Amino acid sequence: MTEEERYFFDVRGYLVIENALSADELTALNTLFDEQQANAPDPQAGRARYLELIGWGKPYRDLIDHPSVAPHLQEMLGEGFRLDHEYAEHMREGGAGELHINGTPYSTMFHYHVANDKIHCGLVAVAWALKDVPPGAGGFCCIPGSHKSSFAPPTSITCVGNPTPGVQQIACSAGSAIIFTEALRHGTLAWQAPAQRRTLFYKYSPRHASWWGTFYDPEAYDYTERQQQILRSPYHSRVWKNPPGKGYVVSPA
Ligand SMILES: O=C(O)CCC(=O)C(=O)O
Repeated sequence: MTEEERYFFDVRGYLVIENALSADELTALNTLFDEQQANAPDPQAGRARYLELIGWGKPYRDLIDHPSVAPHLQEMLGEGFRLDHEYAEHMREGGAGELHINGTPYSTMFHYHVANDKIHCGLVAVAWALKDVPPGAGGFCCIPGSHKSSFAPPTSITCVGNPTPGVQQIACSAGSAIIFTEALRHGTLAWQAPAQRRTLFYKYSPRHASWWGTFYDPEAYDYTERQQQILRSPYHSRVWKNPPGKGYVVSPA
């Protein structure tokens, strides 16, 4: 993470990384998404959620430790950060939104704070845009800086049916990644563009924490060693859990 990125992430609670995906990666991800969407129960739904993307193919597994975002995650979540869960959404014109909060005023799971010159986060999301998100189209929105707020917002602010000026839509182009702390007050604005929205959410935790509560099998696919590390269930720094059934071992480090 550059100094500039660190500054803006600290001030705003999110970062947009443009061109995080190459053109080939974007095409491969969209092609596989096309297939999944065509086989979904209602491909024309205003808003639909897809689970278990990891099984969709290697391009989806390659996002686990993608070089465009992995250094940022390491800095925000610390050594040994883990993938907590992933899912995707499509939205079509008219697809409804909602604004929710995770961390205000403070939650152990979604916290954000800085100590000793270091950022400490609970759950952090990477939202990969597979299609353009034009200004005014809707989709991801947030109240920049709210990850540091001390008071719960009034309901007049949390209603995205009628968003207050403090709620900002974050536009970005296909191939971008938005990294945000879940301590930020954020949500989804109703989709208002003729072309659909497609976003993949990969959410990461510090190594000791789990939000989703179910765990990956690091042996399920031909993962790299690095990916297997990121897929581990929560663990303490000196102990890690071997694949299921093999018990616990003390790390050599
Ligand atoms: O981009 C969006 O639709 C918001 C997603 C969201 O609220 C979340 O990931 O917690």
